[in-house]
Amino acid sequence: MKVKLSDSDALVVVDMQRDFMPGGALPVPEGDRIVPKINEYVKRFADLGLPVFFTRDWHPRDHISFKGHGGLWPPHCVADTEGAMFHEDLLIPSDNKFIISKGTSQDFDAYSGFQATVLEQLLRERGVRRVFVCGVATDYCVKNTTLGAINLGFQALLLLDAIKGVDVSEGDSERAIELMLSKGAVGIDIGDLNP
Ligand code: VGL
Ligand code: ZN
Repeated sequence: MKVKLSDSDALVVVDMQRDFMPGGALPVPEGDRIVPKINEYVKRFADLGLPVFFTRDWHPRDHISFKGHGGLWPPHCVADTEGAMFHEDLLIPSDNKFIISKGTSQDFDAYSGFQATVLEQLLRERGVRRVFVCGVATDYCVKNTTLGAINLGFQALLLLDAIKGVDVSEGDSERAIELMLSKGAVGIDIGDLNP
């Protein structure tokens, strides 16, 4: 599938934060391995002047998703801590980039970059119709962000060579990919982008 980027396209990089990388509080196995590929996508979009959105989990210390506060996860991505910082090698363009914080309220979790954020508004203001999604975790925030985009009427392109999952249960990531594709996402990789 060949894809030519146009001015109604945007890149959404999901949750490439230290706590989701090996050694972090809630590691995605090999989550760091996709950084170079994500950087290639970021460069392609930035070179064309297209917007790049970086979502980040940005939780309060006592967030509802944390063990001991009603949730399942170890504390992770607490706002303003090192674990919440982006991977140090992640390429962040100097302009036309946007940081979208999610899961910022104590009593509300957000696996989708669209939940209680300005992401949809920013995309619409820019006339974006197609969103290209990469990052972690395939089976949580990538899945929910991609399905969120589709539900809001955007076309979603899933960057298959630039996602990684946690697989709490074996096969979760594969099933998440199947679900996204069955809902209308189009799976591509970097070779599908026309120069
Ligand atoms: C995520 C679990 C908890 C994710 C965030 O970014 O996929 N997963 N919080
Ligand atoms: Zn979280």
